[in-house]
Amino acid sequence: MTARTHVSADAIRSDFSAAMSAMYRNEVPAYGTLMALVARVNEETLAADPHLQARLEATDSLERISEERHGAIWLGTPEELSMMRRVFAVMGMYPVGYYDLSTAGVPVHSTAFRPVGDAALKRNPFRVFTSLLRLDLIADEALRAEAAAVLASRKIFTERAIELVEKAEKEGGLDASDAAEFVREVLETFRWHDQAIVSAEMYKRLHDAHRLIADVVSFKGPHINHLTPRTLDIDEVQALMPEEGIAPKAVVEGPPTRKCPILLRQTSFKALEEPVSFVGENGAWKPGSHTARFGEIEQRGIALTPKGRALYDKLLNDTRAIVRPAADGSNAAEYEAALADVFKAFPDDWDGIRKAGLGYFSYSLTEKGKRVSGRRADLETAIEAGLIQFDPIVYEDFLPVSAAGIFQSNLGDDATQDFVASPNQVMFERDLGGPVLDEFAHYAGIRRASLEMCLDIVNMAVAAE
Ligand code: OOG
Ligand code: NI
Repeated sequence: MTARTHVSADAIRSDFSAAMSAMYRNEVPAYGTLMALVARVNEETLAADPHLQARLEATDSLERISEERHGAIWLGTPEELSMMRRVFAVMGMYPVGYYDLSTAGVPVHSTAFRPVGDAALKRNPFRVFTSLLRLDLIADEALRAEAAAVLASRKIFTERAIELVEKAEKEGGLDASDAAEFVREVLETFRWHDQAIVSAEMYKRLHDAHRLIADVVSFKGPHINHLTPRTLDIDEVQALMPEEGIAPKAVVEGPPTRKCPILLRQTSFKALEEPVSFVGENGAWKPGSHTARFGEIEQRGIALTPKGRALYDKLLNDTRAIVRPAADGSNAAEYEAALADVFKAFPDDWDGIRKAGLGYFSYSLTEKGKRVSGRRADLETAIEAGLIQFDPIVYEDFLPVSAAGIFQSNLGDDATQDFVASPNQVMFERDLGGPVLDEFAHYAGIRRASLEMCLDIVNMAVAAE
């Protein structure tokens, strides 16, 4: 039971994401520039499209349109991951999906902590893509042991943050003053530290094993490595970034530009090389640099069914068999042309996507449907008769190939290493301290619940697939 004086988890998440945004803009000025560009393009897109404006007013919180949708962190140990689960739970964020990135040459596996219900997503959709380093994928045994020892010695949460998590768990929530303190304390975990906890020599060895391993092991905590606002026109922002003095990655990840957007498109500016210092001799610091942090943008479309997702994966693979996007952007136009061409095989109208069983839709009674009673029909007949309407369900999760593309372009071309694909969801969930929610089951559940609201008309036996 949540006591009267408790503030909602959604409110804590909103405050947290605003605090994180302010901290990151302050730490990474280029990110502030990207945010301003996104806000401008969103305004222009809305001004040019009154229909879009009206739709967003009806379905979304328009005034928050340009705010952050997600961020990402890399963790080092099972203990850090399980504590992070408890921290995010206080903000109404739960682990959804298992992502194995070893397939893409990145030695981590991940989940996305996010709000789950429609109301919570609307109130504030902030998600954190959270990856756990897989030391088991480091070949060099001595290095693995050293890295493990460094990680075991660090504490990424403040004492007070842990106390407040325990209090929230015990009392079912936090009051306003505890919630404000919780946000301040938890923010510390994501802060940048320009003083490493290892020597330059150890950093280099970790870096040689994988740049990401160096990032995770060498610092006091899991600095937020990017934040991502939503854009209404990703191609436009990508095109305008250079004018603002920021260097975009070579291509937009995910599906091509379409009339009916599917899944998730994302792009970023390249990670910045930043000055840091390493532990030196006799208490001195040794100057150096580290590259990890960037800014990203995203545009979301409909969630796909397993069948739709399989088609998406196949078409993406087919495209990449024709041309693989080079990190320097030299074949970007060629890649985009191939992508658009190959994706012609994916229907680009909502009813086509629906009828082919490729996407998840939510159903509702039309005004006419609300007026009739006692009429039973199958779903398709009811739609044709104008009694029931359908809307795409937005994809709220991530794409491993896109994530790997973002990782790789940011870590530099030379970071592409081969690891044998070795998904280990069982190990991940054990380290997390609980199961991750299955994203497909979740979208199917939203669809089913929407149909249940239409029971007056729809014959459920026919509607259930
Ligand atoms: C990338 C994680 C995935 C995305 O947008 O796909 C992600 C990372 O941790 O850098 O944030
Ligand atoms: Ni991202």
